[in-house]
Amino acid sequence: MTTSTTRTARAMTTEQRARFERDGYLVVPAALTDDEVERYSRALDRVYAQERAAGRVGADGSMHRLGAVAALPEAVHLTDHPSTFPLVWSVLGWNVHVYHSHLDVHPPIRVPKPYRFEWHQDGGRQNRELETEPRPRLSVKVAFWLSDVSVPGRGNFKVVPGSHLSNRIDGPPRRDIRWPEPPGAVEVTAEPGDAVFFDRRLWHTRTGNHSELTRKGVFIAYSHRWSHNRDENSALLASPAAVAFTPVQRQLLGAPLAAPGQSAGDHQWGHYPDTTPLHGYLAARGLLDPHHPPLRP
Ligand SMILES: O=C(O)CCC(=O)C(=O)O
Repeated sequence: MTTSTTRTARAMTTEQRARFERDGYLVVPAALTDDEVERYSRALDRVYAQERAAGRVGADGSMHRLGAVAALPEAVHLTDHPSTFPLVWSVLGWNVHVYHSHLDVHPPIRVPKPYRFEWHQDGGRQNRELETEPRPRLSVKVAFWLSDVSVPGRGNFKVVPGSHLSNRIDGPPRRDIRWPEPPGAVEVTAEPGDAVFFDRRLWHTRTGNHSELTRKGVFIAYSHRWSHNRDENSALLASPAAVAFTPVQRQLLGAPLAAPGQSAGDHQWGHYPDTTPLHGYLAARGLLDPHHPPLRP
């Protein structure tokens, strides 16, 4: 498998950083090979079949399964995928984990759905409880596309480019009240295997799948280890599958990292770079950056 941090790692380019800071997202073409798309797609079908058999898909057949790696251990290789993970550590630094993730399957819509205004920024109460304008970034997310959303109308991810710097957009008083789409909104188009890397503050929404193709994606979100995770991976980390996880993958999944004599809480705080695998990984490759505070040793 070619999906690990062992491929040559390179920091985000200056041009990528400028575009990300301006637009709030980047499309990463061909982040996954055709073979990877095929494998992850088959694995996602397996989870979907299990969830459907257990009665855990929506009435419309859709699945939005939280905890991507716990449900699909193969997805561990997406957490530190060499096509996308450098974007994550280039922005957030070395003291990061996967705080939230989901597997999504959305079959074609056969019966019209009631209207719902789904535009949002990620982070839930972060958007109530933080007082600055704009609020801080705090987390980023990667969407890996396993189906073809190369034309609009296929359940594409829809965004307002540049909106990550605005705390609010105009919206209805209640989500079931029809409301005009935000000015400048675009459906992001992507081929199977493309990824979209985005700032949690980017105003975005899922759209309806009005095509004949089932829309499939895996979403992995990262934050600093000092902010609490939403994913629960302790059973996964104790399972036989975890034996093959790399130290960086274990860090990302929230494994306890404190060595004897180190405090677990202080470890999450970033007080022990020497026993934080991503710090060691980046240091060994000369990828720590004294000019970028999150990447400072
Ligand atoms: O499924 C999508 O296109 C959007 C997902 C979303 O809203 C999110 O990841 O926060």
